[in-house]
Amino acid sequence: MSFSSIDDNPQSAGVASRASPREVRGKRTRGTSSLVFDLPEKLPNLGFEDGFLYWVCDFEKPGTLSLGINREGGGIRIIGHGGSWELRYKPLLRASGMEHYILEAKVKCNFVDRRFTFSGAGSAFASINVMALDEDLNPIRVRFSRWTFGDPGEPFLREDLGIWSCGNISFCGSLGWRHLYSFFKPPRGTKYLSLSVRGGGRGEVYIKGLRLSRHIPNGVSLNVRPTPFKSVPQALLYKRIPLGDYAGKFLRIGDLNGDGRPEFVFAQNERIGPGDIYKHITCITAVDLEGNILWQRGRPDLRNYEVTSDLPVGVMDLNGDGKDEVICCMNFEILVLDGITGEIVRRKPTPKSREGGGYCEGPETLFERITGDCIVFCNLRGQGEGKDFILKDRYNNLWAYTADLDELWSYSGKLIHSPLVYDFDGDGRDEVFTGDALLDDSGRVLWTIDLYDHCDSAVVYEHKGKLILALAHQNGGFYFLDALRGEVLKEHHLGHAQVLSLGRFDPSVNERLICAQTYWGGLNQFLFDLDGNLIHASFEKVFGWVPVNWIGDGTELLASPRGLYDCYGNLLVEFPDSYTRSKWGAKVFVWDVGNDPRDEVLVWDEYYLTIYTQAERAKGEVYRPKRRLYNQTFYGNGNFVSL
Ligand SMILES: [Ca+2]
Ligand SMILES: [Ca+2]
Ligand SMILES: [Ca+2]
Ligand SMILES: [Ca+2]
Repeated sequence: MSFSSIDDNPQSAGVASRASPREVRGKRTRGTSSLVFDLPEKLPNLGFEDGFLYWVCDFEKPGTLSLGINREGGGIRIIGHGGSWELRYKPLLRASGMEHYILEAKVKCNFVDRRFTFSGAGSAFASINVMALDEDLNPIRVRFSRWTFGDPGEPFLREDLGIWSCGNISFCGSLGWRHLYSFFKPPRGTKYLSLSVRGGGRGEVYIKGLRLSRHIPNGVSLNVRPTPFKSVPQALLYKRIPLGDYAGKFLRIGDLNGDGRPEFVFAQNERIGPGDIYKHITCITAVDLEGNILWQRGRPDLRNYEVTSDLPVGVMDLNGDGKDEVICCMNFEILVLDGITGEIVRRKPTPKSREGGGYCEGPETLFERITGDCIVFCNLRGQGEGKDFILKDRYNNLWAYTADLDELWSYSGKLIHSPLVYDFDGDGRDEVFTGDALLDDSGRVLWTIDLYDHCDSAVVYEHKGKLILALAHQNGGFYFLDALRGEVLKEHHLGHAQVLSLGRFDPSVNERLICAQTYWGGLNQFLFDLDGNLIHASFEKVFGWVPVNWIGDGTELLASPRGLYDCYGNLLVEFPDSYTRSKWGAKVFVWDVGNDPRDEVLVWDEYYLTIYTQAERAKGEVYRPKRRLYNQTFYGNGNFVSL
C-alpha cells in the first residue's frame, strides 16, 4: 500500500483524514514516514504479519545483526551479535493526551549475556518503544512548572523528567513465549505516536502480534475516586526543629541515649568522582528532639546537604544496652560510633573495590576501597535483628558483616538500591533479596532473575499461602514473583517503576493493596491487589508514597510533605504550616516520636525538621505495623512494609 493509494481512498478503515498527512508531509524528523493513521487497530503490519513491510532498520555496526521471518511461529526473528539496533515503524498514529492505550506483543528472547549499562553500551536487551510526538514531530518531554505533588520516591525532585517513556515494553535475559503489555495515557500535547523496536547485545529475539489499541484494561478504575475513609484525624504541628549548617537530606533515626525518645542523625556528602556513584560522607551530626547537637564528626557545610542516593549510615543498638550505636562509612573506613558521644568504638577499612558485573554506571573501581552506599540491618546468624548488616556499593557489589565488623560473605550482581531483608523460609534467619537474586542467610544464591534495568524498590508479602515478591524495575516495570522460586507470575510495563508501598490503603477492601509509582519519563500512580492485578491508575500525578499508621485501626494513609493522601489521590490531612522553601525538595519519613503508638510524620529540608502528630487521641487498641523502620531509607524497599 503506497501513500497515494491511502490518500485516494479516505473511506478505507484506519486511514487518516486528508488534511493531516499534508500537515506532516516533508517533516521527516527521526526518519519517520509521513503516513498518518487515525485508528490504532488499523496500523498496517504493526504485528509483523507481512514481515518487514512498513518497517525500516538501523544498526550500530554492520554485520552484527540478522533479521528474519519466523516461518513456524509467525512474526520476526532478530539475531544480534553485539551492537545496538533499531527497527522503526514508518506510519504514525494520530493521538491525544485524552486517550488510554494498551500496547501488547508476544515475545521470546534468549540473550547470551546479561550486561546492562545506563549508556546502553554493551547492554543485552530488546524494547518495544512508544514515542509521543508534538505537532512538529518532536518527542514530548515531561515537564512541570512547579512541583506540587507528593514525594516521588526518588531522593530528588526534578521539574524536567525527560522524554515521556511510559509506554515502553523492555525485556532481557531468557524468556519463553510471553504476552507482554503496557498501558498508558499519552502526555498532554501529544499529536502523534511513533513506534519502534530497539535492542542490543548478543542473542535472539522473536516478536509477533504487536498490537496497539485504545483501551483500558478490564477491572482498572481511573483517576481520582471518592475517598473510602470516613473520618481521619487532622494534624497538629508537634515540633519544628530549626536545623543548622549540618542539615542533610540523608537522615536516620534512633534512640541514641536510651531515654525512649528518638534522636536524629544527619549526614552530608560530597561527590568525589564522575557520575552518581562516587560520593562520601563529609559530616555526620546527631541532634536531639530539642535541636541540640549531641555530637558531630567532620565539617558541616550546607552546600553538602543534597544527595541523590542513599549514604552509608545506620542506627541500631548493636550491643543490647538499650542505646543505639551509629554505623557509618567515612574516609574509606567502616566506623561504629558510640551513640551518646560519637566516639569511635570500632573501625575497619571499607571493602576493596571490585568490578562485579559493571552494571548501570559501569565498574565502581575509581577508588581502591568503596565509599559505601546503603547500610541495611538484618539477622543473618539468628542472633537477633540488627546484629548483622549489609553494606553495598551503588549498583554492583554487597558485603555482609557482623556488628563486630567481621565480614561474613559478599555478592556481586545488579543491585537494588536498598536490599530487602526478610526471613523468606521461616528458619529464624534473614534471606537477602539483592535486586537480581535471593540469597540465603549464608550468602548462597537460591535463585537469580534477569529483568531489564535495575530494581528500585521491592516488597515481600504472604498471600493465599504463597510468599510473593513485588518489584519495581526502573524502565522495566512492576513484577510479581513467586518469592521462593523467583518465577514471574505477573508483569506490568507501566514506565519507570520507582516505588512500591504495601498497606491497607482502602478500608472498604478487606486486604492490603500495593501503591506503585513511576518517576522519570512520566509521573503515574497505580494500585495493585495482592494477586498482582492492576486495579487503579492515575496518570500524570503522584501523591504520597510512605505508608503512615495515622489512624491506628489497621488502615493507612500515604505521606507527602504537604499532607496525607488516600491511595486514590485525595488529600485527607493537610499539614498545618507545611511551607517548605527548600531548594531541593522536602523529604518525608514516619516514626513513632511520641503520644500514642501511631506514627508521627517527619518532614525535613535544609532549614527545619517538622514533626506532625494526630489532633485527636486514638480510641481503643492501636494497630502497630510490623516494620523495620530502622532500615527506613530513601527507597523504602520493604522497610515500610507491614509483614
Ligand atoms: Ca533518645
Ligand atoms: Ca547500644
Ligand atoms: Ca531464612
Ligand atoms: Ca505516636
